[in-house]
Amino acid sequence: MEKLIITTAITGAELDKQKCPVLPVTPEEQAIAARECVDAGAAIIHLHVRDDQQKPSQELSHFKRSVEAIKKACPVFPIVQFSTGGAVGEAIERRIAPLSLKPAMASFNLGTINFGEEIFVNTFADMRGLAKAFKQHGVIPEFEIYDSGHIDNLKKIIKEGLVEPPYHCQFVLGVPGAMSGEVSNLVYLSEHLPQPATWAVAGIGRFELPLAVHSMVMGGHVRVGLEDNIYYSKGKPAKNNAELVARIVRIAKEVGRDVATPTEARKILGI
Ligand code: KMH
Ligand code: ZN
Repeated sequence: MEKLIITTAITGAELDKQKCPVLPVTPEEQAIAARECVDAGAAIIHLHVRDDQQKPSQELSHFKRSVEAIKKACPVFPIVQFSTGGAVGEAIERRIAPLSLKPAMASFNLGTINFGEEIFVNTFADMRGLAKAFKQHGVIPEFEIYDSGHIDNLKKIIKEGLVEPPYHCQFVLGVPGAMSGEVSNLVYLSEHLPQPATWAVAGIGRFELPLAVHSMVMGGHVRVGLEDNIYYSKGKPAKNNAELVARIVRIAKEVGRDVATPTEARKILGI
């Protein structure tokens, strides 16, 4: 089996310090979190950034300052994967704009879903605009799949010639309003991807750990982090992002799955 790529989603767009006091939101806090996660075994940092009021932002200057801080803090530079999902309701033009900074990788959301009480909009026109910008700036997409129909959406844009193989896919399971985090859903999705593909799973909330464990023995990759889940176990908040990463590394060792360094992850992903 290829080595396990661990992504950590350190910040997200939905939480704040009130809900999660240890959430890294400033560039300095994000740099410390990134360093701790890389030291613990993460190869990819999924990055959302905040403005000076700690509100979600898609401003280029805010991405730049966080990336600079992470670069300074990490002797081994991880793959920094920008979010083009942003916060629910953000205009698609603002979500696309950070691709012009040419990150190695960025998220590519494959469809509209109910997102809790809100609607996370990703129309085909949005996806076509995104695909064009990914190509223009030479950024590798990670396709975010929240529901089974999103695989059909991916196949549609492949047919339209908008995206190229290999397809790096992230199953985000357990968002209230989309596909839940049952293991049978993971099995179904992993068997229906267009090929060639690599895949990972990000389980939301209580689904994070069981899905991560199943993924690592099925040959998939894993995402953990406070964006997806703020608990270490039921009722016990995680100390930080690195604590969630370190547990995945320990389990991977126990089941005989070696963990990829950032350099090894770049090779696997063709970066
Ligand atoms: N904040 C969510 C609405 C992504 O990063 O691409 C979308 C999200 C996905 O977090
Ligand atoms: Zn995200």
